[in-house]
Amino acid sequence: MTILITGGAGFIGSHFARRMVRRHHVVVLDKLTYAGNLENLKDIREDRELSGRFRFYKGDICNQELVDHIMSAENIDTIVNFAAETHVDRSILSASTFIDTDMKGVFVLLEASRRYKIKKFIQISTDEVYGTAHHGAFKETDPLNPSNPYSASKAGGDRLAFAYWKTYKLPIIITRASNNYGPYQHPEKFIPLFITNAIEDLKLPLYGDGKQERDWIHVEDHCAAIDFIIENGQDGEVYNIGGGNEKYNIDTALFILSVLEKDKSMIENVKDREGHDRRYALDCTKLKTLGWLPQINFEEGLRDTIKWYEMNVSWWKQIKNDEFKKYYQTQYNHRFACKN
Ligand code: NAD
Ligand code: TDX
Repeated sequence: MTILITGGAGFIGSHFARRMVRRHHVVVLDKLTYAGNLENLKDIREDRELSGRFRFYKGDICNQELVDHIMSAENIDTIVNFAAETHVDRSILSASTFIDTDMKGVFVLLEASRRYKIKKFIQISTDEVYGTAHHGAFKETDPLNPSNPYSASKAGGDRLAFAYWKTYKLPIIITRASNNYGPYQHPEKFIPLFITNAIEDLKLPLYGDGKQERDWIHVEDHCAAIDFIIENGQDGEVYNIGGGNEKYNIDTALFILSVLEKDKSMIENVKDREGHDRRYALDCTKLKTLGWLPQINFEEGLRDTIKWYEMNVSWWKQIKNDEFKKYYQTQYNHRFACKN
């Protein structure tokens, strides 16, 4: 395979590139937004053998000319589209780039796939497109009911990809994973924010009552599932990818503090996220029946992740820079000011 990994300098995309470059030619296209980081790909770029099968392009998936150039110059036969604006809280502050990348960007990639007769296109969607799971767990056939600008724009990309299978018979598969955790996740997200704040002796801003539930999957398990789906999945199908680890946010926060031997008084209940989805839950029978199950135990995976953040302080300190501090003030000052 010669595989185009868009968003490959981000959290999940960089893990996926590391996995695939062992067996395939990998081309990464990434805009290097605040969330993209070439450090995440450093080990591949510095490895003599792996770097021979690896190419990096800095650019936007909305740029049709650039996408066309990469498709023909690199002879791409497979696309896995991770590129997205991904943080719900940022989408609530301003949705514009979410509409551009998560919807228009998908359109540009799909059109290029038609022109260049791609063999496989994986659209990385998310469990958030279903909205809150009031009871039970969502199946792939359940209706989409996104709650915030991020999940609504992802639902748009998800359904557009499906339409290109249905209308043009493009070989498209859509995946909807639950919340990922693991090394190299940007510290704006819940788990790395709480780990790094705890290390820095800063308060942990827990939204609302902290009784929201998330199903956590280790990023390596998620990448293994995508690899499996490329080989075994059916075109035109959607696959849920869950970790089977439904946890209250408060319990995850307490676990992080206990591993770091910090006091639970560091948690501060702050003003809730607008439109906050209370619970996510996925029914993954379809993927299980196909033959794939997650392997990584949540507590072990989270302990290892905490250790990774302790060992890689320079990686996240460089991200928690002045620009991040400005964002943090905008996002959190008012939350701390009107506690829950
Ligand atoms: P991330 O924010 O860490 O990485 C996104 C990457 O996309 C960054 O490297 C960024 O520079 C790049 N990018 C953004 N806009 C771009 C554009 N216009 N053109 C090219 N590159 C662009 O995100 P992540 O957590 O790694 O998520 C990757 C994908 O997985 C996303 O599509 C997300 O919706 C999906 N997903 C994430 C989770 C999760 O828990 N993190 C769960 C389910 C699905
Ligand atoms: O400071 C915080 N305090 C807090 O209580 C932050 C950043 C989050 N939270 C809560 C909100 C959620 O209930 O923690 C939970 C997880 O929050 P995020 O890390 O922002 O993730 P979430 O909103 O669940 O979305 C994630 O999973 C689905 C990813 O960011 C998406 O890209 C993915 O599609």
